[in-house]
Amino acid sequence: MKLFWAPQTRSQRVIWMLEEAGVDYEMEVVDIRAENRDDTAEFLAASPMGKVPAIVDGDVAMSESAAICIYVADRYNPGTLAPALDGPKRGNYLYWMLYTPAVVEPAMSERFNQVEPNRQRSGWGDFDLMIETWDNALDGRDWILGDQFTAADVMLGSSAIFLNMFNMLPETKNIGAYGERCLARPANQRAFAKSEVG
Ligand SMILES: N[C@@H](CCC(=O)N[C@@H](CS)C(=O)NCC(=O)O)C(=O)O
Repeated sequence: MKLFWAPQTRSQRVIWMLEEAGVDYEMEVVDIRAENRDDTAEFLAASPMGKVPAIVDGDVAMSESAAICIYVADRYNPGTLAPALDGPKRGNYLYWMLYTPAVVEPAMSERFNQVEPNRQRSGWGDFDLMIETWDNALDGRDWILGDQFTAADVMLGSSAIFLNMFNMLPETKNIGAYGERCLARPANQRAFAKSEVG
């Protein structure tokens, strides 16, 4: 597998995911901060918007970090990093897989850009509702589905780490400690080491 990535971006969560999954992969940096971008055709086939992360895995070429995590878990770790397709936890798993791109990130962006929130009209509610819902879901649980760490924790864990890094995480019952647990995972430590080296 080839991972197109850039330092200090959402690529970090896919590096972490690949480390959790134990997949062999090579990393190719995309210079997303260059004034004149020189993106390769292979990268653009995987990511038509020119955004990282993106992967090429045999005939599969795709982007969107949550979609990549779903793909990797189903393809390489079914039953462990992803609940079985016909299992009772699958629906809840998908809900939390998509919580980061559909709820956390729009709510963060709204707050960061000081846009007036509208809880009813916005699909993501607002920042406070986003935090409260997630925090309550972690009551009595180490991971979002309970005892089993899944790809949904890679997505949510990376959001917890990111919120903390940008001093945007308020006092919570659970999310702060959850972020620490995610950071302490050996696969996450390896991912940070890899992204430092490139
Ligand atoms: N929803 C996408 C967002 C991807 C994204 O925004 N990537 C940023 C870096 S974090 C990027 O590539 N920016 C460069 C650009 O837009 O040209 C995902 O989760 O993968």
